[in-house]
Amino acid sequence: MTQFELETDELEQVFQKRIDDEQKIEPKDWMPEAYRQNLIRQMSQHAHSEIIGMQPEGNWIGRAPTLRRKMILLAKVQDEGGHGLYLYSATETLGITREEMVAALQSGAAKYASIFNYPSLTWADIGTIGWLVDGAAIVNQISLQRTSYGPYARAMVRICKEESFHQRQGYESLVVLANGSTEQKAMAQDALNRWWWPSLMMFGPHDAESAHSARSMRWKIKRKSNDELRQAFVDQTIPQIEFLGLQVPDDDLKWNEERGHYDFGAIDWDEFSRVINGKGMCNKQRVEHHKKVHEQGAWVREAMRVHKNKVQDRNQIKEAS
Ligand code: FAQ
Repeated sequence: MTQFELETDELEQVFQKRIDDEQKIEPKDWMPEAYRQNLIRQMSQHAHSEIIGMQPEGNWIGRAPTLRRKMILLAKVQDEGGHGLYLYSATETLGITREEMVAALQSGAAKYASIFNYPSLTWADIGTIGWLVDGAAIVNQISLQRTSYGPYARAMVRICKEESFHQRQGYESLVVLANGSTEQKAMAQDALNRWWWPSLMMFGPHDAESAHSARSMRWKIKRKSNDELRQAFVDQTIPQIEFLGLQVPDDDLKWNEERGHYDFGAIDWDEFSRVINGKGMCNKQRVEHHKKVHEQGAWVREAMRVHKNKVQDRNQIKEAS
């Protein structure tokens, strides 16, 4: 072993001990390069999901059925934009720039949550996204409040509070539809049929197939496995579906007394693979829209750059005088 390798080995042991002792890792602390890269991957993809996730909902702002629903939806979509910004800022503490992250999203090098490649066809989809998609996001993000990287864990606290409001407003909207006219109830059932399986896919591949899980669990980046989180989501959501009087689109779903959990049917992993590899229904449209809007916002970034330079010049003159 070279001196450098010996030193790195010792540093890694101290680092793992800190993780095992539940200490948070902060931006200026030493960390293994693979830990840093893995965090950049997960956190930037999480940020991209929040930003791309604004699109299916934004699609309905102009068509919300009442002023109240429109105000709620506007606030929710703005919150998602805010989450993206906290997460980009937290990821920047790892030494990557916003520009690099955006370029990776736009080139397809970085992924974002598969679910946002499905279209929002009816008003019931909007309530269903809040209820199921935010619901699935919270189940995951509650565990991420205890993730080992300090800035990520702290960002999650506020995000979880806001997602909780999103989930409730979505469910309340579904309660109204499910108890409305025959057409409204049918619209709610149709939305559930289309969003149920993609919501289960949000948790990622089964643990045995998950490329990053083992290392992410050892480093406590992830605190619960993909399958554990998916099961928790199913268990908490089935009673909500029953309360709505809707049907779960899964013939294999049944309560397993022995396990104390619901058993559920097989997920279509071929579909998942197509969607995360750019071949879902809306992948092209989502990225194209992002590019277009990003381009339209170039003047804002330019104005901010000029402003920042002027402030720096002024401060230098002040310091010199
Ligand atoms: N979609 O080895 P694993 C929200 C990829 S926020 C796309 O298991 P990992 C709020 C994975 O990246 C929703 N890709 O990966 C909202 C990897 O590919 P790579 C976002 C997926 O990281 C609501 C490969 O498969 N939440 O919805 C997906 O250990 C409403 C192998 O997988 C987060 O991002 C997927 N579903 O576990 C906004 C939470 N699953 O990178 C607007 C933070 C897996 O090697 C409206 N992230 N892949 O090319 C995580 O907890 C983890 O990253 C997982 C995946 C659990 C998503």
